[in-house]
Amino acid sequence: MTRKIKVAAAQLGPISREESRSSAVNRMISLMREAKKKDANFIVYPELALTTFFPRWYFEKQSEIDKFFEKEMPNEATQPLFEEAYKLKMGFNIGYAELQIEDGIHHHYNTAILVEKTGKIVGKYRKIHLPGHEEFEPWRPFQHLEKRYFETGNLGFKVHQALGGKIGMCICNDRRWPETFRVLGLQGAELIALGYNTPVHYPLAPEHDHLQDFHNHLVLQSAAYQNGTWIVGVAKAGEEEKCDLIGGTCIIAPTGELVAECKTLGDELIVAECDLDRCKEIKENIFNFSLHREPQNYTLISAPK
Ligand code: CDV
Repeated sequence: MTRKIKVAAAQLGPISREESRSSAVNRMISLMREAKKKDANFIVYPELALTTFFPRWYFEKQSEIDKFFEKEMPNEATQPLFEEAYKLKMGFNIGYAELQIEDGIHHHYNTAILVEKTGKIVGKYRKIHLPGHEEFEPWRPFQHLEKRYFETGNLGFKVHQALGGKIGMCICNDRRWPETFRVLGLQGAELIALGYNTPVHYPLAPEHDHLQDFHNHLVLQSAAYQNGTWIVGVAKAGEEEKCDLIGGTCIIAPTGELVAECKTLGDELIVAECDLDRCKEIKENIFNFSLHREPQNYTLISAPK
């Protein structure tokens, strides 16, 4: 049985505050059709792909915040995406803001799901590394209130048996932490999908603004190599509500090589054939974990803060 997945990375250009979910879904359906024409069978969309990146604003009323969240998935706005995926036999990964009401308590997560070619949700991940701040900080040109609007994900980093391989997920800031990928790598992840919204301007260290694209590829390429896995990183890019977001959507091989990369800051599709068996080139050699890891010397890494 072939272990090759033809993967499409579907970068989205900006989504304005006024743009409806249906409009964003239509853009994603167009990219899915283009992916099908290129024989892809798995497509990856960005973090919080249904709306503008709302943590850049401070909202006082919870009702205003909740407008950006989905209470169920699929729902009326996203059903057409699921139907198209089913029709085209296309698996997908997408990020959205999730509102889960459990025993009357409202939980807010920055979530991604893995959907099989049958249109069935087979995996869910809730973002663990939430960047930014909790309170309004007037000195910033724009806010980054993920720590205020979301709870830390409670599902851990899991690998899902799907699409004929071992698939992991993480979201945006998670990619900067080697622990994210090592926990997925230790479970044998062969392909990791992640979406991101990364502003060019980092208010705490503006002297690093020119390094944003470099840091994006640096962490993804090293994580792919060090864990012998394919990585698909997908941006929401371009100038969104006066905030510039990096692009750099890419597909990276287990050797750390960049095999495809978006060149624009708009809606753009790239495709690459990912042979999951190529993970062995790394997993059975230089990073053969069972042969070469020395976990007794790493205990500090998992010690509490
Ligand atoms: N959406 C994000 O998680 N963005 C962060 C920014 C704030 C640094 C990122 O790591 O790209």
